[in-house]
Amino acid sequence: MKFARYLMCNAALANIPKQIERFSKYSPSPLSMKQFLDFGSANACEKTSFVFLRQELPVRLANIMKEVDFLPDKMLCTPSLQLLQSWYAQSLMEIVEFQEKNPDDGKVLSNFTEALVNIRNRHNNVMPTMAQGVIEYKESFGVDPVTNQNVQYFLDRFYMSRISIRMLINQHSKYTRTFYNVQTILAKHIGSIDPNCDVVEVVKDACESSKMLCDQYYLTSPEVIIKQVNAKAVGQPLHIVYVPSHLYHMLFELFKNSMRATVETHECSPSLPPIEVMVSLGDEDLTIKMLDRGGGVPLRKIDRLFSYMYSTAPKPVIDNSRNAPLAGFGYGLPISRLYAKYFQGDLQLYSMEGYGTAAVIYLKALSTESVERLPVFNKSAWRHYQTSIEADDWCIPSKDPKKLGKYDVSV
Ligand code: P4A
Repeated sequence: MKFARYLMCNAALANIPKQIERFSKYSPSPLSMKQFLDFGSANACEKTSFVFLRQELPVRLANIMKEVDFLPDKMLCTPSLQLLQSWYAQSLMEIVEFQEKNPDDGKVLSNFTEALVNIRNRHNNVMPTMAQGVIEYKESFGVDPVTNQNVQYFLDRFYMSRISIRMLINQHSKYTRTFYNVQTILAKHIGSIDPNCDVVEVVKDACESSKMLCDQYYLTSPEVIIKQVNAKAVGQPLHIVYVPSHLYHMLFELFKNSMRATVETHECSPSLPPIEVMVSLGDEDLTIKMLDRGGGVPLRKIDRLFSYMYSTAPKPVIDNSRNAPLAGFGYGLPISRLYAKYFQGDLQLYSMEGYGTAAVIYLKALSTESVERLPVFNKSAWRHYQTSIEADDWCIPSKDPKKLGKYDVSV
């Protein structure tokens, strides 16, 4: 009996590379907000969703697993990356199990949903585990601009894939009747999507939470002024089809940064300059601008705020220094930008050193334009991982002043 299980286990293990090859040959199929809503509407069924996901989830998993394989060996060998790969392989195989199953069998459907919830839990700690891998690499080999760029390229794609996979699982797992499900029905949400997301309400929520943290640690917090313009329907609230939790995540991060910068640069002044938030809705974009007078960041350092490699701290900063909780959790900005990009938006920082920072979130105003932005493993992604260190095609500014006007005979 034990031996039989050992054989089966080995057979499954041997099968993993084959399944990765099989499913990575397909490109992921991006869904639009409208398709997400249709999947979740009353007349859509669990069966359709099941048939789609048992193909699409392995495709997305296999595509990103191929990219993990192209990481430098020095990083792949770390225990963190080994553990991470085992999670992905296990999850892939668990979904592959359902390829031949009958979609008309209710038991199959409920087993599938259960498997997805299980997979979602297995992958809960992907971010700290990956961060640990980056730390181990950094400690052994240091950071150079080329490695930083490669890690940035990979992790943007890796985390975008993860966001999309979790989105698919969340949308499907609403077919199980849980307390959460009852709540979302009451709130007229479709899974994690709010077809009528009141953007200003989410701004206010994120502002309140950040203000609480700020008050707790600095015993003060700046005032926040929120303004809105609806160019489509003057005076009407700003509604879009969106995932409120994603929007909240981005805004909370930006508020924390702005509040921290504001309080720390105005420590000695009697009052704090307010943070101004402007929300506008046009034909194409819903734009949110957050402007603070927190002293700003020089242009040279802006990229670092979005860098996974530079912002991975050796240890999670849970110390008792009073600004720790507002310090951001390392990956706050890069992940926020991925959330914005996931449905074809963006997040940009415009900073004026000596004055303050404007952070701008761009979202698509129309649900037909909000389509998933997904990485695909193809030739050009492959080429990214092959590029060796080439000489830069821009001059390096010389530190020594050139001797102009006189000929140097010695040269
Ligand atoms: N000035 N401006 C910002 C920061 C400073 C800033 C800052 C010192 C830097 C790092 C950080 C938090 C704040 C801002 C708004 C932003 C981003 C940066 O959205 O005022 O934690 C990582």
